[in-house]
Amino acid sequence: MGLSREDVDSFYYGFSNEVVWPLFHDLQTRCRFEPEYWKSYRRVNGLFARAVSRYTRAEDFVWVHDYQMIPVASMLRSSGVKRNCVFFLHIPFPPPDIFLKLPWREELLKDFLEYDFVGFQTMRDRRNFTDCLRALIPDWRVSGRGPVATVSSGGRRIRVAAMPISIDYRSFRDMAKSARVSRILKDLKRQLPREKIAIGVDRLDYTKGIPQRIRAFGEALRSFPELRERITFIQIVVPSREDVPAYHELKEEIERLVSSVNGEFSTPGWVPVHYMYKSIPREELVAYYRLADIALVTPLKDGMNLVAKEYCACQVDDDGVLILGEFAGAAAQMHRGAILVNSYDIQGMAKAINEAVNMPVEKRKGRMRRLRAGIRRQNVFWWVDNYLRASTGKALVDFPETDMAPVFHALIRRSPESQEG
Ligand code: GDG
Repeated sequence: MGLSREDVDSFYYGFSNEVVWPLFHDLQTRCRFEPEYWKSYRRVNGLFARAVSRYTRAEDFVWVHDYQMIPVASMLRSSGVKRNCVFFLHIPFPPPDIFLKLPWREELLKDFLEYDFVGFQTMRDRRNFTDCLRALIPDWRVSGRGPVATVSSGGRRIRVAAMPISIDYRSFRDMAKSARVSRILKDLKRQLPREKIAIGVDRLDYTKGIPQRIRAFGEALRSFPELRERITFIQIVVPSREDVPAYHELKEEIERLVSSVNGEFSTPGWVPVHYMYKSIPREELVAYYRLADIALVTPLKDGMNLVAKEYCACQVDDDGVLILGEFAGAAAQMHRGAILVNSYDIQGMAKAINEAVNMPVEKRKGRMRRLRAGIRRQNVFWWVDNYLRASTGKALVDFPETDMAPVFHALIRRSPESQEG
C-alpha cells in the first residue's frame, strides 16, 4: 500500500502534524483546522484499516500506535471487520478547554472509544480524556480508581489506562560502559575541557522548548556571572518535519538565539553554546550523555520524553543532574530525583542551572541513584508486559502509585474521576 504525495501532505503533514500534534500539546493557535485535512486523515486511516484487515485474522491482537492512526479501529468496525484492537497514545491528551476547539471533536473522541483498551502516558492525559468524554458524550460513564479505569455506555465497556512508556535501560547502561563510548568520551573531554557541561537533545520541534532553554542558559550567564567560562551548553537538534513551515521558522529562531548568547558571552577559548543540527549515531549520543554533568529536558509539553530517562540510564557513576520540565510526562515518575522547572519560566530555569552547577556531589549522587533505580525497574519491558496485562484484563505487576508532577496533585484530588468508585 502506497500513499500519494497529496495523502502525505494532507494526512501526515496536514491533519496529524498541523492539527492533532499542536492541539494535543496545548498549542491550539498553531492549528490549521482545514476540512480537507480531516477528510484525508479519515480516508488514509481507512487504507490502514484495510491493510490491517487483509494481513490479520479474527483471533489476532492488533496494537495501534499514536495520533496518526486514532480512527483505525472505527474504520475496521465500519467495514464490518472484528478484531481485538487496542491503542497507545504517545503524545499528551489535552484538557477539555483545548480539545473542544477541534471542529471534529466528537468524531475523534468516538474513534478512541472503538478500541477495547486505550493507553495514555500519564494520569494527567487519562484524566483529560475522561473529562472530555464527560463534556462531549455524557452517556459514557467512567468508573474505577488507580491506573486502569473503565468507561462504559449501554452494553459496551472499554478500559482506559495510564501506562508510562520507558527505555531499554540495560542497553543504554551497557553502551555507556563500553570501551567504544569511553574512547569517544575521552576525545570529547579533550576537546571541551570545561568544568561543567550541560546538554539538550531534541527533535526539531516547537513543543520541546528549545528557544526558551537557550534563553534560560543566557539568563543564567547574565544573572550568575561566576558561571561564565565554567559551563558549556551543547544543544543537539535532530532535523524533523522540515516540510512544515513552522519548523523552518523554529530552526531560524534557534539559530538567532544561539548566536545572540554566543555573541554576548563568548571569550577567547570559550563558546558558551555549541549547537548541532544533525542526527548522531547512538554511541556518540551516549558519550554526550555521559559527558554532560547536567541535562536540560524542558519541553513545553511532552507525552513522556525518553531523553530524560536515557540521560539517567547513562550516568553509570551516578553523577549527574536532571533539570526536568514539569509538563513532560516523565515528571510524573521522575519528580523526586530531578530539579523540576516550569519550562516557560526563563528566570526559574536560569536559577535551576545555577543550582545544578552548585549541587554538592553527595546530593547529586543520591538523586541520580534514585532516578536510575526507578528506570531500571520500570523499563520498556515492564511497560510492554503491563500494557499487555492491562489490555487483556490481568493484574498489573510492580505498578507505581498513580503519580503526577507535584503541580498537578491538587487537581487530581479534585477530579470527579477520583471520587467515583
Ligand atoms: C514521542 C513523544 C514520547 C534524538 N536525537 C538523536 C536520537 N534521538 C532519540 C532519543 C530518543 C528519541 O530520539 C526522542 O524521544 P522523545 O521521547 O524525546 O520524543 P519524541 O520523538 O517526540 O517521541 C514523546 C515518545 O514518543 C515515546 O512514547 O516520550 O513524548 O512526543 O530516544 O535518544 N537518537 C540518535 N541520534 C540522535 O541524534 N541515535
